[in-house]
Amino acid sequence: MNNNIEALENHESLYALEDRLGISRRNFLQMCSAMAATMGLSGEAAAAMAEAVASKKRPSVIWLQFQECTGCTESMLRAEHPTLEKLILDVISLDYHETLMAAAGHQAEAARKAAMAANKGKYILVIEGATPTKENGIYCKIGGKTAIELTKECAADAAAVIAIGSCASWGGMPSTTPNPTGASATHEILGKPVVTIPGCPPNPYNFLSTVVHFLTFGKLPELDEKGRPKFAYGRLIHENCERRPHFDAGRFAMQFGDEGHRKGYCLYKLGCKGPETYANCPAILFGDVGNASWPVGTGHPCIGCTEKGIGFQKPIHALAELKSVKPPLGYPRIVEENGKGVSFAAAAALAAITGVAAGAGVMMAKNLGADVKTDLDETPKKSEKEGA
Ligand code: FSX
Ligand code: SF4
Ligand code: F3S
Repeated sequence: MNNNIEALENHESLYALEDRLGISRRNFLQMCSAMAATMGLSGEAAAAMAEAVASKKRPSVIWLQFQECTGCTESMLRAEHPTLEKLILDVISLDYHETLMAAAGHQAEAARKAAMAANKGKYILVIEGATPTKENGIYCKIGGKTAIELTKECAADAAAVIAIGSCASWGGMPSTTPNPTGASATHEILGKPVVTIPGCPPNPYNFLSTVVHFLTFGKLPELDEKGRPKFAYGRLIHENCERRPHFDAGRFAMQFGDEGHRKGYCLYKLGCKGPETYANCPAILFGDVGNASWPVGTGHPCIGCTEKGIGFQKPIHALAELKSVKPPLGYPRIVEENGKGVSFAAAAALAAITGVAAGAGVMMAKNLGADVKTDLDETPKKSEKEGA
């Protein structure tokens, strides 16, 4: 194994990968460094991940879709960043996926069975969507089988089961009260824990990082008691939110479109569930379109879409329970306009260099990218400064 990620740049396998992915070796290595940093792993791990992606046999993936909106698949494949889509499809061998495969009907069923037989005990089963359990599961059938039957059949010989999205992780939107179909989570169907990557939709980086970890080290990343990778769901959104200084200073938007809202104040009083929702949304953002590309960044309160009992259950306007009021590691400056976009790679790499959590790295990167321009309304007046 090559421990040095820079030394890998001229490795033969990376030239082949460059052609396969259509991205430069340097960009690819940067992404691996970012992934490792996000997972709290070392530079050596980043090198191992790069080597694994470049040279190891891609794990076969059987992807089933039940009660859902296909947003999980869309978020992976319609990412604004074409590299991400290519990387995901390069890292895995997507052998069965109803939306994406060309085959239909009996051919599709045959492809699923052939891939499962050829990769017995080694394939990854991904479940997208909740599983209806009422009336023996008749509300979702594929190829004549209920979602319950398909889940059990496909999980029997899988090396790992990943429930992607909130629907598969804990029931999500289809399980909203009164839950007429008995929409349930994958682990409830199997009666055992599975990896969960909640979010509606989930962040594709969290899926990619989990799969690359599995490919590289032959095991899953560390999970919490809900099956969530700790690297992605270990912190409250509120801990890494760029509006947090406003929360701490008592500056809140009180209505959509009011002055506070326009100034980027905290959305807590509009029902933001960041204080009771665990996810890395503010740290890794969505779609690689730069600064603020996550719900709160765009001015909408977090609805707690990753969290059972909050997303699609608690009314959007209801106030969040404050789970932690500890001061964060560092604060972004509040007097500046939004900075230039910060890429996931830059933020995570910065986190790695500085040795802080990826979320804090993002906040630091945002500050570094910010224009040094003050908002006059926020600058203390001379008389205030002097305490007059
Ligand atoms: Fe949709 Fe997925 Fe939401 Fe569910 O994501 S984005 S309804 S979590 O299963 O497709
Ligand atoms: Fe950010 Fe929401 Fe927390 Fe306010 S309440 S700091 S908007 S996460
Ligand atoms: Fe969902 Fe909140 Fe993140 S709504 S996408 S958990 S910011």
